Amino acid sequence: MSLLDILYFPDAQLRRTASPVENVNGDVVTLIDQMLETMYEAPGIGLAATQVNVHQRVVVIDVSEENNTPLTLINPEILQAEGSGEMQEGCLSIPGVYETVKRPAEVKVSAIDREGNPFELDADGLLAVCIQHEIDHLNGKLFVDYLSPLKRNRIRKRLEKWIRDGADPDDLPERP
Ligand code: GNR
Ligand code: NI
Repeated sequence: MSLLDILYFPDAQLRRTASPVENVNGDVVTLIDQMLETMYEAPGIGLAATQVNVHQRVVVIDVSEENNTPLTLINPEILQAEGSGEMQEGCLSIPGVYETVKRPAEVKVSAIDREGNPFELDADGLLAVCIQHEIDHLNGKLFVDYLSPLKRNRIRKRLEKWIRDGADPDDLPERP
């Protein structure tokens, strides 16, 4: 097992569109295991392959309190989205930043699991938000894109300084 390095906003690699996984082979399973380990260590409730500079459509999530319910989504697609809700979001690629984002409240998703089997999932609450946040990553989108350009630029400048100063996740950027 080993940890993967997480890219930080405004890294241009975070803007890439990930490619569909053609075959859930051993390399993909190894990637999933390393992503889960990296997510739990961070700690976070989700991680998209894009964030670890792998541009394939792979997502891991665990929204359980006990961190014992890992969920893998390969080639996830939103089939239906309903309602609307606001939630304070954070992102491992935008450390120390928490802002409210409005999104559909419920989603029906199709995906492939780590055994290569297709499945569907109905999600609401935090899981629905997390799935949408992770699929956004696979499409090169970040939650700060839902904020005003002024806010996003302030966050970008703050993160650029934090990265220049060594990008220590234990020493998060100062709030404005
Ligand atoms: O750990 C995370 N928490 C979180 C909180 C609210 C909405 C979305 C998230 S996902 C985030 C981990 C991450 O950056 N995933 O891409
Ligand atoms: Ni994120």
